[in-house]
Amino acid sequence: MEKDIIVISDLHLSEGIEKDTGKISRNEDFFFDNEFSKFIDYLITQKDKSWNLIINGDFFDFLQVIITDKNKPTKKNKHYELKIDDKVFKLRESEREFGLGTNEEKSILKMRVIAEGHREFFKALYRFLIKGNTLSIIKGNHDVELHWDGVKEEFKNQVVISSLDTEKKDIENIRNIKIMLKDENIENIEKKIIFYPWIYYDSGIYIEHGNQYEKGNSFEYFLQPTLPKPKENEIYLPLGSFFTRYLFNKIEAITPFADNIKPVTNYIVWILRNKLFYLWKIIDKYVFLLVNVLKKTRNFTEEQMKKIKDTHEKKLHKLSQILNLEKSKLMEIDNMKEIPILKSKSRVLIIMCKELFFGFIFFILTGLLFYYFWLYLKPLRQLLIFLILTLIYFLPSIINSFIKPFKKYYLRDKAKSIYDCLGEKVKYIVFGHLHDPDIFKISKDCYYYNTSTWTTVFNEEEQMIRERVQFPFLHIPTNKKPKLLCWNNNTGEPELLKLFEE
Ligand SMILES: [Mn+2]
Repeated sequence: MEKDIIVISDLHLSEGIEKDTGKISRNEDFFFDNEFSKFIDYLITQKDKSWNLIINGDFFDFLQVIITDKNKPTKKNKHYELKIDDKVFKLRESEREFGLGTNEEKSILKMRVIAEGHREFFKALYRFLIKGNTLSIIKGNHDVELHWDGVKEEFKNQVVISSLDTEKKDIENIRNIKIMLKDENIENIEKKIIFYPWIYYDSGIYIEHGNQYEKGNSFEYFLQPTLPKPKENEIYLPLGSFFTRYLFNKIEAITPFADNIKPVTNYIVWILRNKLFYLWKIIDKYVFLLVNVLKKTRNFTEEQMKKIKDTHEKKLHKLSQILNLEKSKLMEIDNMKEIPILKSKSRVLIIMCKELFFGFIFFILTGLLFYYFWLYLKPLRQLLIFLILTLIYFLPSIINSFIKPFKKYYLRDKAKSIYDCLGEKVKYIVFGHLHDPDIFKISKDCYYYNTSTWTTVFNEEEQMIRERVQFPFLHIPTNKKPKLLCWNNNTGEPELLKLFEE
């Protein structure tokens, strides 16, 4: 039976619920295990239907897994030790504060923590897969750790482990369980889970996450996203990831949905426009971020990057065969990516200081205004103070009119370029990453969709979380036009996603 496709994206599963206390991690953005579970059960119970669920990037948010209090690492001289599964992980002080590094071993550990914090979600996946449906997972910028084979393995194992109803899932048991299940379920399930390192392309349907088209979150070599030697065991993170690690994770209380600002490099401008009075609280953290990013940025030479480039190209070649897409076309799409900001120190400095500059200009201007009026216009002081306060109150909207708005629809333009490259055989182009749902007609018979996010949506204009959390998904039936729908958890039925005309 041919499968209907369901595309969802940007779930950002992180540490989730702590088993002992039932509390949710501070950095968690996904609170909807139950809703997802109900959605999956709806899919399973549809008669004569078989599904391919495609999770289009940022399924997991490895960057927001900190693992500190949960597993209580012990201090040993200059580092910390974290003992899990007979393995001892050595953590640097900074890893304890900002999150574990990105090597394979630590990424596996993070995968396990995510699964433990979202058991209901994983259980639902198991129910889905055991019915013969397929799960396709496309890599994004918050789960680029899916590059590691060990992480993919761990994900598969965690899905199987979740099927067990036993509460005692201590590590010793898990090993035995895996051995025990080996012949029965693991292999069946494993075949039903497919990982895509970049693009899904089949029968005129083109799907990718979209981070490659934003310079703050793009990877120069997405198919081999690692640092060059001698750090080839670690991920070469983009600038946006450092924003999450050093800034957003620290200030989620002030701007809980800071992760939604795209491009991330507009953060200070965004604060100026929307959260003016928090500016002073954020500037020192921003400077801290800038210093750390500069420390981490090295201008690698072409010689140093050669091996990574070669591996990337080899994988590109292989991918073109798997997707049945000409290599030249795949290379053309690869070349549409934005060059990552982190490629050069001077670029980081210019882009990030430009942001700081806006902040400082604001401070200096208000200071000067006060000073000037206070000194020279004595009789009118009270009136002037009133006027100045009024001015400050309206400043965000004044600044707003001067700073050009973010280019919200850049993914539409890229979708158009991809259509031009692939030609008329591509019918639907689907992205995520933006956290904003979108439908756009590219040509007579090609449409662009953005599947948005399942996390709470932060509405910039209204300055509040939209009252109702939306669970958007794209349904692509076989041989019928796709529909951008929304899971309604109250009625237990999908409904049309409400999108306004521009
Ligand atoms: Mn993303």
